[in-house]
Amino acid sequence: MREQLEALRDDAIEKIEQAQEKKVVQEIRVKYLGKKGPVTEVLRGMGKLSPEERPVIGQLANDVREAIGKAIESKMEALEQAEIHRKLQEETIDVTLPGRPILKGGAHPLTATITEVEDLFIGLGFSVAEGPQIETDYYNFEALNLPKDHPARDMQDSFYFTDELLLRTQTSPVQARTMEKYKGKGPIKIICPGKVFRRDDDDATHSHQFMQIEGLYVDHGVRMSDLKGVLQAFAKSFFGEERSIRLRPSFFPFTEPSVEVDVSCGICHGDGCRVCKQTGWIEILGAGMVHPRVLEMSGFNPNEYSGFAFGMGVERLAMLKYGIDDIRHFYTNDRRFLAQFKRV
Ligand code: 2NL
Repeated sequence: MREQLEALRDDAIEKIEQAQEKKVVQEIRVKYLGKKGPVTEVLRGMGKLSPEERPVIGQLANDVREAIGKAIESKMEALEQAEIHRKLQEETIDVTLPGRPILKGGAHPLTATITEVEDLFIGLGFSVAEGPQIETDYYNFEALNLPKDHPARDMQDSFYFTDELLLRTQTSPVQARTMEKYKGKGPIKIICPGKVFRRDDDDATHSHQFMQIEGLYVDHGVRMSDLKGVLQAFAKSFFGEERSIRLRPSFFPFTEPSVEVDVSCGICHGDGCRVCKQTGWIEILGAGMVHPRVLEMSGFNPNEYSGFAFGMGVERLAMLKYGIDDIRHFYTNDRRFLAQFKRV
């Protein structure tokens, strides 16, 4: 019986050691230590033993059970550890791998251009003023010395809601409103950026909706030379220090005298090329001394105050600065176009 028990033990332990899966070990436990297992079987035959042998074999049988049990336990533990180890290996992550890029947006080129111009004028002491896009006939035209029969007031050129309400055709009404608010007391030093609307057929250089920045400086003794100095500072800051400006006589109903402002061509530096149409100069904005009647209508005494004003198209400025050939690029929002103007 002793040999039988020892053989059973060795047999079980060998099988346990060979096992590679917890399931197999469980089966061994049931097979060797279960109620119908061989150890129980041997113990059942103890009745045939002599009283001296009985406790010895009983003890051995318990030792065998215990040895098999221990072997099972430690094998289960080892398999458990192996499994944890394998899982850890499988789930290893390389923390040194670069992360997935996060796509970042940026200011639209028109917004970036407006911000750049705003910053420059703020540096010259101007404030930014805004106003409604739907305007009255009075602020959009009348207060700017555009009489009822003026061609710019043609129904064909503006988007009218009613006889009195329309989409503003320029940001000048913001300036007229501001002058009125100041009740005849200067100084006023503002720039007015914003969306304006004109009934135009869209093409590479025209849009029925575009951005404008206008400026107004009203004070005692404001002169044409102040206008020229401010616009020169603007042109050099925006286009480059090597650029210069020139003023050409022009006409606007709201300024007198009026000028058209050119910047020297950045491609040929005055020699003449395709970009400047062989003139060496590129038109960038319109300006002038505020018409006395405009000052008067908004409550400023033209014998006490004078002022200059200017207006420029933001799309045109950006197109000139970045060499953009079609105004419609600004409105189609193609990411390939927009991404080129992304700044941090
Ligand atoms: C252009 C020219 C200009 C103004 C706008 C202005 C405003 C007031 C009084 C007088 Cl309240 N003038 N604005 C003056 C001259 C030119 O714009 O070509 N714009 C696209």
